[in-house]
Amino acid sequence: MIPTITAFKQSPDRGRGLARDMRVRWALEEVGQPYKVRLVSFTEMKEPAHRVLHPFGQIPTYEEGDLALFESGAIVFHIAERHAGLLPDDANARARAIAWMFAALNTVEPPILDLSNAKMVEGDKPWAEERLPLVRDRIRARLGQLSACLDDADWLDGAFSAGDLLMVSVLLRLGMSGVLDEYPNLAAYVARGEARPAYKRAFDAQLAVFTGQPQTG
Ligand SMILES: N[C@@H](CCC(=O)N[C@@H](CS)C(=O)NCC(=O)O)C(=O)O
Repeated sequence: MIPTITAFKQSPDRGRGLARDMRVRWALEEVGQPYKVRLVSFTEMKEPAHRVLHPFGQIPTYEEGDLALFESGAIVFHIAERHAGLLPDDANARARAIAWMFAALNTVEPPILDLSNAKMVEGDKPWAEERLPLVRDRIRARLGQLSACLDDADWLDGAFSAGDLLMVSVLLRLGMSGVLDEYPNLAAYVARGEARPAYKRAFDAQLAVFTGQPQTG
């Protein structure tokens, strides 16, 4: 059965990989699962038809037969559980890869999102400039720990896994902030993720929504 995911009809970054359907597209591409995409506008996301799929009125969602899922992490986990290639077979290695999925979303992503909010949502507040260094330092604290943990390995725990897929996706949100470049091994880690053919196919498919080029998904 071909799953259907939802993605932005209009995206703040115009399809340059930051919207969270990208993680789901990437996971689907890694496991070779074709998928369909339904684009939704900001208005449509808040309407009852979409709220049935996503209680918070956001993207991405995932529909497959009578299963409907929301939350990019849960969707990537579902894909990883049902297909080979994103979680190791060994039970302990699998549990550790899942721990990295949670770490990406629960420990590393929050301070990174704080920086986006500090710039985009709170940028005009009188205290915004004063707060930014604190927000950046909280990111640095996490990146320093992650950098030490990765050391000179290619991936976080053995072979590439859903944990790396989510961690790279989260780190990419640092975008032009320059913070990632302070940690050369993490910058190289992200570049390795972006160089994966499945990442490129997913990126091209998301971008195609805005450039009108044919999608690969
Ligand atoms: N924790 C959720 C976050 C979902 C989320 O924030 N989606 C954004 C797009 S990346 C969205 O729909 N924003 C529009 C809105 O919240 O109204 C996930 O990982 O799926």
